[in-house]
Amino acid sequence: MSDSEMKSKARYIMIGGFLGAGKTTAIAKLAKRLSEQGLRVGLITNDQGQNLVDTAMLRAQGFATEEIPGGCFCCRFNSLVEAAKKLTDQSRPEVFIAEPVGSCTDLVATVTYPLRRLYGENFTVAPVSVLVDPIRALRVFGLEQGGNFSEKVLYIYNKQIEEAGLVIISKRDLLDDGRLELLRNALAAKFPRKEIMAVSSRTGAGLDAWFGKITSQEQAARPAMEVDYQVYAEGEALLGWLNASVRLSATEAFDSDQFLRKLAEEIQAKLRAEQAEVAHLKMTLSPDEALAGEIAVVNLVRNDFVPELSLRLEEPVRGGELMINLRAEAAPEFLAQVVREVLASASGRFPTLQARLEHLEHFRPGKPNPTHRFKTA
Ligand SMILES: Nc1nc2c(ncn2[C@@H]2O[C@H](COP(=O)(O)OP(=O)(O)OP(=O)(O)O)[C@@H](O)[C@H]2O)c(=O)[nH]1
Ligand SMILES: [Mg+2]
Repeated sequence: MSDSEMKSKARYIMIGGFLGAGKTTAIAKLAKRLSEQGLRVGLITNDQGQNLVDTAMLRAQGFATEEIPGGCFCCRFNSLVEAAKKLTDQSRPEVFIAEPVGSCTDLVATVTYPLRRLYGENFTVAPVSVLVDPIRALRVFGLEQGGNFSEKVLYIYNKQIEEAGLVIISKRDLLDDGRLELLRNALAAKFPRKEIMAVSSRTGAGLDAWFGKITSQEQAARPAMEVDYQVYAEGEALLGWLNASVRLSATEAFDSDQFLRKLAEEIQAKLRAEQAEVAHLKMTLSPDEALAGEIAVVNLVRNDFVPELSLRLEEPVRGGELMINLRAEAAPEFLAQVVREVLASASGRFPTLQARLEHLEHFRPGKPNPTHRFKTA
């Protein structure tokens, strides 16, 4: 393809990887860099449910973001194309960055190859990046002890890496060189001939090299991998999903960081007590009186880790919208019960705070049923 042809098409970048691997954080970094270079960027988020924390986070950082709720990209391929069109109408992005659901796989055959075949005149498609949280991966590959998922969930985990154009070890700031080498060798042995890079969105390490590739290279046209959709569906169905939105109001201002941390710790304690492995608990608090972009975010990606505040509010708040997205290997009804109990007890610690559940959905993801599946590019 000639340079001018490449330039007239928008670039389509997909950043996948298991739940909690660091996709949204990396996408925000990439979008910021590209915007600073003067490029127009459009982001697309996706989830099985409504009320997406990721959309709230990315919009709070000022990025044009469209979401596809209620099903994965592969099963809602036409919505994905619609989302890109909507962004094009609004701001004509030169680069689209899409984040698929963290329990999804087979994205090459069901998303990128259909994009290339059906919309090849509109997009150049980058190699699919698959992010791997290093602590989670050391456990999955049996190199370290710790909470883990069932075999069928791990089927999806491994399939995600198998289809990667680039395997990206994320959060490399969490590992010393020895552990990083151990993980890199394990990945290289299990997934031969894959290009493996290590990055940290937090420190910036490795980002230049990775971003350089996905903004310039094209996806290789290899035959798509085989996937056993029965095992894939069973793996997804072992995961419990909960999305909720909660109206918070108080007559006395309260510290949102403390509240979010307390809520996360109490959810964590209840999941741990039932040995229900958390994949990702993420919550945002958008205060009523906030200026654009002011939002608090708390995340928890392992049962034995501390909930982290990835964005904070400067001032105490009196009210706002709390969004809860929880994914764990547990029955959805159990997750709903935990959230109801914890909301009552955590808000009880702040004397005038009332928490009213406005929307709550909890379910197991349905059987994946892709719109298209192309075995070749
Ligand atoms: N230490 C460290 N933590 C990170 C890094 N990147 C992301 N995280 C943290 O990892 C957690 C999950 O990050 P997200 O970006 O939300 O992960 P995700 O893959 O988008 O998660 P889902 O959308 O739920 O699948 C958050 O607490 C982030 O702050 C990193 O480079 N270093
Ligand atoms: Mg995300």
